[in-house]
Amino acid sequence: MSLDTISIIGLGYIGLPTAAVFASRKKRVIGVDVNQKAVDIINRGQIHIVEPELDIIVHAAVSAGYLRATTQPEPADAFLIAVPTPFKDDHQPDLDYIESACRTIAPVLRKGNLVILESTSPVGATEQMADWLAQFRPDLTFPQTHGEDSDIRVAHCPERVLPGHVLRELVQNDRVIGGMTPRCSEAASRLYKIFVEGDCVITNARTAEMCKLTENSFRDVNIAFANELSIICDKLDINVWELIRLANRHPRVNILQPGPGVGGHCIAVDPWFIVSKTPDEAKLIRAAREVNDSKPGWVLDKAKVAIAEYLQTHPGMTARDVTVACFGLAFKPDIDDLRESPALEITHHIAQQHPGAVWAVEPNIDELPKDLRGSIKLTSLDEALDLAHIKILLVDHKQFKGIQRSTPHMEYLIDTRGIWHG
Ligand code: SAJ
Repeated sequence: MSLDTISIIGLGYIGLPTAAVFASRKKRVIGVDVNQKAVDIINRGQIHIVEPELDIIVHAAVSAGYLRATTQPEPADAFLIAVPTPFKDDHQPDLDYIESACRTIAPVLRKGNLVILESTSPVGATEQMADWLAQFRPDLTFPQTHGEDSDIRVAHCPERVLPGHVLRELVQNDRVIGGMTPRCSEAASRLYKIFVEGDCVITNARTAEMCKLTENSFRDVNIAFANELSIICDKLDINVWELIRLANRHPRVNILQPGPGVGGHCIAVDPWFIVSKTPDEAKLIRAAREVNDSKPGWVLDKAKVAIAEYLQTHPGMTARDVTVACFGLAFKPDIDDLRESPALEITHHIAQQHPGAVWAVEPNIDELPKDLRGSIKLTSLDEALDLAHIKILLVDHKQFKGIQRSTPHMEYLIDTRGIWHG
């Protein structure tokens, strides 16, 4: 099977870096996306997302003629589907983007092609994808009906890269390869070995799907443990950061860090894919999601109490006179990604509820998202430290580290990250 032309469907946070890395290994890459704007930007050798060093490698790949973006599918040897898999309001997975990617590639599929699902998906999604493809191309055979003799090979190979370190992790991380048959796995493994320096470990499609969900659920459950501890310690008047430092000195204990909640597009989503398939069994995984999802509300309650206490000790002032500053809006430290961010959610709610000024300090952005510009002022770290009455530390950005809790005007502080707690 030839693997000279590779088509990537979905040029987002995973698809575009993957396309660029294949192109950097001198493979002909056709990137397909429904977003004409993104396609135009990429064809100019630029990028529409934020990821360190991605601009350089995309520019090089496009200039050398190895990477080209388009809205229309073209024939290729392998197709990699990297589209979003969000959940619906009731936490049920939404596979519409996968179905529409299948519709897109079906007309150009040829005997001998390999189709890989990279999107994080509920167990069974790869089989569902193969069923859709078979439905759209009844003239071709697929592994679910023809096993090893099928015309098309199908596999699930979940991405597991950390935003902010995508290019390094794409190459260095081990890769789980879940073919629908051993020959499908073998073909997918050959494809990834073009750039993966880690091990390509072979399993079946369902185990590969569950493996990715398990990794993110493991992290979610462990963060929930830390978040629950922080709420317990607040009630018992114990410094949770000191407690965790002490407990982690035990050779078999490694507690993660509490925060204002869990953000991003993966850890707060993927565990629901397990819960939706096995609602009666996934008790701990569901409880962890609920603990983490409730943490922003707990921070908001703390903010209300802090404002009330401030007013009690400053007679003559009204809530309208009180300025609240939120430090950090991104979903995790040292990135500019505000999507699915508990810090943003908290700041937004405070701005809706508090009649006084609400300021935000976010060193990684130049302007606030449009919907926040009327109610929140983006300000400097110094102004917020000097002039805000209530301070809420939400993200442990490097610019915020090293500030002492003993600096003046720190009496009314809610530190959800434990970096100003001495
Ligand atoms: N967080 C805490 N406390 C911690 C660690 C994280 O509150 O101790 C919070 C962060 O602030 C953030 C959220 O969790 O809001 C998620 O951040 P993260 O850095 O843990 O993970 P993501 O979402 O950026 O990337 C994860 C990674 N998965 C794992 O580490 C198991 C990455 O490898 C996956 O590829 C990615 O999800 C994905 O695409 O699924």
